[in-house]
Amino acid sequence: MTPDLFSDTAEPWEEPLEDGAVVLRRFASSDARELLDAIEQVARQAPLRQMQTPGGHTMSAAMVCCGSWGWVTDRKGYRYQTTDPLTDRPWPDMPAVLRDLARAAAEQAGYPDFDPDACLINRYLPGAKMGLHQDKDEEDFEQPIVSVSLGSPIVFQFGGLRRSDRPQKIPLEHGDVVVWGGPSRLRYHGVLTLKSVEHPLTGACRYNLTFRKAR
Ligand code: MD6
Ligand code: FE
Repeated sequence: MTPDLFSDTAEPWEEPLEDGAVVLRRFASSDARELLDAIEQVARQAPLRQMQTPGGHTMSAAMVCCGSWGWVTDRKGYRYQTTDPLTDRPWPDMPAVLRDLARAAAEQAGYPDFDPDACLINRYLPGAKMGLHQDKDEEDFEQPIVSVSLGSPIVFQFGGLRRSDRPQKIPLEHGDVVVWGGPSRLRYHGVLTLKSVEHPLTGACRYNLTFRKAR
């Protein structure tokens, strides 16, 4: 077959990052439409919203969760809870297509026992970003995190175990999945400001899904 530069039919490939962390390039490409449909289904049950940080800032990415646990932030702090603070109702169920993708990616990366109970959906519009942070509100740091990028490209920052460690810059594209655990589990990371670049499936918008085992 002739390679087609304009369609996303390339076979996935792996790029090791640091110990315990890998980028699975295009791992989610073939499921992207179903994943985006599932995101839409979740967002119909519980809206994407911009949360407040404990310091009183409004996050630039809009978020919603699905699964038995959801990550939230407000003036009281960062935490996981079983209910949506907007409604006090349980978070929407995690659609099977999301869970299956996360488990397959974790297995491919060497974490065969991953069973996520939380999926955080982030929506970035042009101008949105996420500063360097650690994911450390989960109970068991032996469990990895699986992070799926859909839509517009962005630059991911992947740092060290101290905030002051200079991060690498890793361009992430539609369908890329970062899996991260073991000695890398508590590395600082973030994304640079989203530029206005259209993707055929999302327009000028990027979705990031991070799957975690919260409890
Ligand atoms: C993002 N990602 O890619 C933000 N966290 O939009 C994260 O915060 C993240 O990609 C833990 C592990 C992988 C990630
Ligand atoms: Fe994170």
